[in-house]
Amino acid sequence: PSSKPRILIARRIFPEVVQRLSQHFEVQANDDDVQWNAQQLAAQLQDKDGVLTTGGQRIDAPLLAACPRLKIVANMAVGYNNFDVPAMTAAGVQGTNTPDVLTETTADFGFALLMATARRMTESEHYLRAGLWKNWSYDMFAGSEVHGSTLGILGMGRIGQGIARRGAHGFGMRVIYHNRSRLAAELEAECRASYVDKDQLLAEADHLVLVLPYTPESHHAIGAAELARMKPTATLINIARGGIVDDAALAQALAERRIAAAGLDVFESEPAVHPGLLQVPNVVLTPHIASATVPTRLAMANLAADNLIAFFTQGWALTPVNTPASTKFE
Ligand code: 8YV
Repeated sequence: PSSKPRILIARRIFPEVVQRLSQHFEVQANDDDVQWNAQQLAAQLQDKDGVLTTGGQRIDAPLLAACPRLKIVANMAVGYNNFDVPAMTAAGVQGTNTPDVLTETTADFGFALLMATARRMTESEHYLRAGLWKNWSYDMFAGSEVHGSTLGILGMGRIGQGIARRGAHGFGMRVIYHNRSRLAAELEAECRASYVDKDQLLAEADHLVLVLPYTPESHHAIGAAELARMKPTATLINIARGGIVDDAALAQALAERRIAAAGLDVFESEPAVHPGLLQVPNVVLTPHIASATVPTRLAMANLAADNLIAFFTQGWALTPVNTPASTKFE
């Protein structure tokens, strides 16, 4: 029997990354896109030292208790709301994520979704494909202005800053943001962004982009009360996590035109989408693809793999999200 650490790759990923990991570890790879449920994952993880997984897979105390050998969970995602971090730390399990490598790609997508939403690109394409385009009319798919408008950003981490730069430098937008903490003055200047409280952000944004982590505090950060504070002409963009927005309240606000439109890449119960969102025309919907370019997804997979390799060969992870007092190395 091999003395190499045993690794589970819980989702289908790039064959070249599976190959790389196989040079260091005894690898078992799920070749399927269907996510295992908790029981299936626990069964597969019984005899494993580490796992490479994705943002949807819950890592919690019952799972950790069932998998005593497990020492590291490498998430192929920057968001790690799927981790119960205190439970992992208490169990001596290292968690890692994939920051930085997806920042600019995700900011690009946030901007694409903002523009598609403001300019009604998918709604108008459906109209064209349905053969309904017969005439020009002055108000046909008239949308809202992007350049020169006020861009609001809720959550001003790396991706939020990327969106601010694109808006300020590329589109001459006035950028306002709200965040748990204010940015350093140099960063604010570089992003040409002004700090405001949440109420002012809601009231003044023409386009409000959500880029904050999903935590118990950010659950339904945008619900009926917040939507009511927004301009009736405003658009709302969510590239962060479902659960930050109350999808039922948003569907109702869109149906009643209390805000103009929304662009959503993430959903409360994805891959299921709230039926009210599927019924309204003034929403652009994409299936959680903001980080999905081939180079970025490859960089994410390689960074998750590098975390596993560094952890087992050098004893420390590259991009840890917790600091267990002791790991389970003998
Ligand atoms: C992932 C993401 O594609 O990085 C994140 O936080 O949401 C996406 O980039 C998804 O979570 C799968 O891991």
